Amino acid sequence: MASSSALIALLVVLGCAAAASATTYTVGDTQGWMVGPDYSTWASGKPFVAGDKLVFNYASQAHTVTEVTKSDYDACSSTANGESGGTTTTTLKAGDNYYICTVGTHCSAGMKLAITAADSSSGSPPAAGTPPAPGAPPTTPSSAPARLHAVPVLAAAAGVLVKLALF
Ligand SMILES: [Cu+2]
Repeated sequence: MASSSALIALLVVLGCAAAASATTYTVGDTQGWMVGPDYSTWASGKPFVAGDKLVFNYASQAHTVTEVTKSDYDACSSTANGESGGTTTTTLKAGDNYYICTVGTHCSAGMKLAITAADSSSGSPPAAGTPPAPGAPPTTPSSAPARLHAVPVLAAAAGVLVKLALF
């Protein structure tokens, strides 16, 4: 009983977390990933959460989507190979996420995106140790055995009363 209700509670929590997660953002909206838009303006005010997805749309082979460190982001310098297939989808991790285009001088011309994503687990209800619902009977270890012993005693007393009434 206790283990199955705990499992149900866990499934409810997981279901709520799944329903609340994974917003997909198209970087630069209709302009996509190119030289021109100000991506810090695009990102500002958006409630990014870890697990959200970014879709970069761009001219295939003309740009890259390269995830980099903060220092590489600041310097517009990376030896990492990014994706250049035309559409790149990435998943945000909690904390800072940095992306640049490594083609030519595109990064220093503005093809750089920094996003800070909130931890998706913050704000979720606790899975264990939840206080009992209002109106639920107290289940302290001392009272539970006492009530279990009281049942046969009451039944025996009722039986005695029934016998007394019959005579
Ligand atoms: Cu580029």
